Amino acid sequence: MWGIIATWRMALEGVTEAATALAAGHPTARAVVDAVAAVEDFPLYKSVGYGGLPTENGEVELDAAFMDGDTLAFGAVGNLVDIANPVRVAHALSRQRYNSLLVGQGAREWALSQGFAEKTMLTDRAVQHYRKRCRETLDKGLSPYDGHDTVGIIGLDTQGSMSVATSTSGLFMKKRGRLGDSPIIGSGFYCDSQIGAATATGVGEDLMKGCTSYEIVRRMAQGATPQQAADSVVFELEDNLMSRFGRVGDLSVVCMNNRGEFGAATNIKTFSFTVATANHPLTVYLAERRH
Ligand code: SD4
Repeated sequence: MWGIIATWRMALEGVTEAATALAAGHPTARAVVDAVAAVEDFPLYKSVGYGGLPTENGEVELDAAFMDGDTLAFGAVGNLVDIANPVRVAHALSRQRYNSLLVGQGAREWALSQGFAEKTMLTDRAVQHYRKRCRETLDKGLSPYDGHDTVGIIGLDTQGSMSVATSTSGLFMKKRGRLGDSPIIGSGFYCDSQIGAATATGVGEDLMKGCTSYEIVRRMAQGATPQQAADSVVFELEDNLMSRFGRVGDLSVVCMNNRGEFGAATNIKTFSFTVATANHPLTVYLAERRH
């Protein structure tokens, strides 16, 4: 069996290549990291990598992570500035015994010391969005915190190994130094080849309150199908936050178990995800709210 599942339609090109690699027996880590890097490289996706939207200070601070489901090793970067592929830095960090999660200047220095390429990640298009949003925020009192989608991709290879990777520019107009769930193990991603993996997208401040990805994997370990685990975690978290605060942010997840069965859940109207397995053709679905 092999399989791959990703948040959002934007992962389609990368997932298409990764699915071919996995079907040919290639290892999951390479397939997943390359698929996320393809999204990072595409300048028109304004919430991931090159072309990502900036902080309120006008800088692009990127977060990314990688986790190996065989060893539970993970690597992650937060607030990384002007390095071409944050997910590749995260993958490299996952091979370190210590210093698995690096942020800000320290992450940048480590990436440069390892030979990762510098690249200006702020595009003219992102600057235009930023200026427009600054004006709108002043004129119309709009919330600045919208325009955010994280790519999260889970892979299962024919050897039974699983991995997961994420990459995001986080919330548009976030504070300098703000981290969401995407580089945080257990919240934005979790992977255990003996069970399965999950990854999340949405408002990190809320996803982190539920340790969302770990909780989905834990429920799969207890016998839930991926769909049951995804639905129950998203909607229990939503109910919990609604009852305490009367509001909740966007919460969307995808997950897969080590048999290639998958699930997705969302509390927004429609959430696209991309999936392919040995038993299932490459498809982009629109998941709907089911609560
Ligand atoms: C964050 N979870 O930084 C990310 C953003 C995201 O869909 O996924 N948006 O909070």
